[in-house]
Amino acid sequence: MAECRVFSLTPSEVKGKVLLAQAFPCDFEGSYEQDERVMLRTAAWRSRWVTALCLLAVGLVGCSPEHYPQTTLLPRGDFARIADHLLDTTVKWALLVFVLVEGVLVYAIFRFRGKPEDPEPHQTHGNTTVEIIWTVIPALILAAIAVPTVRAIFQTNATPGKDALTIEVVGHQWWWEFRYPEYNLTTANELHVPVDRTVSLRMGSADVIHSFWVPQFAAKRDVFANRETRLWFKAEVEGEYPAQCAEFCGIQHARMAYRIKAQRPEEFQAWVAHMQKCSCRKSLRARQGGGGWLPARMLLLDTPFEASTGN
Ligand SMILES: [Cu+2]
Repeated sequence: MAECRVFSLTPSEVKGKVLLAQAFPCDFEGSYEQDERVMLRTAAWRSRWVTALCLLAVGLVGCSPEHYPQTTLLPRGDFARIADHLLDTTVKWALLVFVLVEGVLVYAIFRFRGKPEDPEPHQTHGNTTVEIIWTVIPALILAAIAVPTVRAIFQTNATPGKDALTIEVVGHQWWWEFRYPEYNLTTANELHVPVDRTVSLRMGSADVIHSFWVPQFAAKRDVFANRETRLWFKAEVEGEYPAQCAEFCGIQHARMAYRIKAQRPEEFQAWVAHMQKCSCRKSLRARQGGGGWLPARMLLLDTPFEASTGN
């Protein structure tokens, strides 16, 4: 008879029993243990939580930046470090706000939880002190984030020094051209840079909009056919880093990948010497003068660095 009564409960009744049993465990000590549906439901929720936590742990382990060379969370250059530091600062403030707000919320939920016999709570409206506090504190937090943000904007948009290695970057459907005016050579889809020397990129496009993105060295920056954009970075750790066009630029966009090779200065100079000796030493700039096959709009990169506009 008791079993019939137990299993005739509706879902809302079961939910109510669970809530009451959690709120008043002593009162429900006997019936809670005997209610198989409640126990099964509790076990199911527990198993879901365990599964979710396991999946979260696996996901977090899988997100290790060491295994993802295109991560932005493992900066290998000064430009990327500035952006990463700004991200860290913002996330720390966001975490602090989240923990404080949610902490107060959870505390209030349990500390002031209503009971069936409680009277109607006292009704209030407005509190000047509290409103001033929750206006001033967010303003201070925003100011604390704004200062490093503005500083990072100026730092990353600063003009590199004269000792920087200038490289002209031209996006094509669907490959990248890298010109080294200083060495009179050109490469395709492979950007060699010396470590500990700032490279100054002057960028344009031969056709549609592309986006130059070297995650571990710098942020991404779009390249256009009708204006020049600039970017600089200094590689600090030698190695080979994959990079990718970050702007959908046509059906072969996904294959518009390239590599950055950061080399020790002597290795870089050896590579330059090798490239200058080999048959491909004739740069595209030279071909542009001879054959004239490059689109006229690429000529924008032939303007003097100081005279160009845009950023
Ligand atoms: Cu592209």
